[in-house]
Amino acid sequence: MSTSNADPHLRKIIHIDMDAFFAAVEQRDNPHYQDKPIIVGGPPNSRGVVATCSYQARKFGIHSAMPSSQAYRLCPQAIFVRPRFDVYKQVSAQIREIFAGFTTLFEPVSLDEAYLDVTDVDGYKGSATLIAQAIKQRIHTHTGLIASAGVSYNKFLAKIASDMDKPDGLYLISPEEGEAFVENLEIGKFHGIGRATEKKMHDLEIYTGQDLKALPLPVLEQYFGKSGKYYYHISRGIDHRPVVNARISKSVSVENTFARDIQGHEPIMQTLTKLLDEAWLKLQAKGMAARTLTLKIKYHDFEQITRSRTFSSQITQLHGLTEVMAELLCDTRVTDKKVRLLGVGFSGLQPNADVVFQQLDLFERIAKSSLR
Ligand code: TTP
Ligand code: MG
Repeated sequence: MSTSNADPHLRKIIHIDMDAFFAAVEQRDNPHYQDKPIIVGGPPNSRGVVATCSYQARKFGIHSAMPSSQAYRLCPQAIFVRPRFDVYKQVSAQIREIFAGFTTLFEPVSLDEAYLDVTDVDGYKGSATLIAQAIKQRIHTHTGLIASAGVSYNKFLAKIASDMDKPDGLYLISPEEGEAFVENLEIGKFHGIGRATEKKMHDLEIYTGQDLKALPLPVLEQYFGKSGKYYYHISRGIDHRPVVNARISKSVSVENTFARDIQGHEPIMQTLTKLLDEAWLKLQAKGMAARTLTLKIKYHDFEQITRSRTFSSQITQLHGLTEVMAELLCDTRVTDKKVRLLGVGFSGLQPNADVVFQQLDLFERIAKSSLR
């Protein structure tokens, strides 16, 4: 995208996504793996699942989250490799450093993926495509790995664009093309529309962006609740979500102000457990992990206190945090003072490699239940 004659409100967004990330790292580090079908994940004789596989393995129909046993049946000559998360984390840190060399406005969404807002980046003849090319080049020089890039004027389209031309892709969806592009897109390809929603949309005879666009906002809201508005906008190629710098957004929190003040250990713990769940989900959705857990209390007289616990390493599981919360609560006055607001927060955030661990765990559970 060039800035000349462009609408001053138009942004330039790049989405970067590494190709076959874990598998590409394994191929880079082991010469015997090059050009071969490589599967990273659990071994085939277990109930493990495929985390990812090389493009050579994809030809056999293998994909992420497939049971390893099924992958083995599809391609017995494939090489199964156990994941090395520490190495993936290191590479992830390297590519983030590279992004930071272009702009402070970048938002990692997982180990191998990030959005960059390059609207204000100087040079490169004002072209986001040239910036994307330079990022790909620098990633290759520094890590020996290949990334695909999508360039557009918002996050939704940039994400779709990065998938269009994989592997080693660089794809632009210009402001002139955006709306028509979404019209022709199959609903299943919309990022943020999972299997269940896709099915629901098919039941409503919505198959493409055009079908989605034909529905008035109140109808979408009736069928899809809060997401209705999001669908209404993206079907028109509109997405105002900002790129949020993770280094700026250093915490995640949720809080609840009560219609009526509450008091006593038990009702307060009940609420805190719920808030803890919500905050945890938010943290996971960001692909971040925290080191500090904070409890916030506002008493009926508006006195506000916080109590925190900082751990020596990243908090990797929700399990056990309720107990920590109960301990933090001991050092408050909830038994003799009414409470009007409770909050739970996570801070000391860092990108989380363990999200992937948990994903794997989740996939193992899915794979297990589908084997039953
Ligand atoms: P993706 O970017 O979705 O996949 P990919 O990089 O392997 O392949 P490509 O982008 O070229 O299509 O995910 C990044 C990494 O996250 C992937 O290498 C392994 C891990 N992952 C899982 O562990 N389980 C999953 O289900 C998915 C989708 C990814
Ligand atoms: Mg990827």
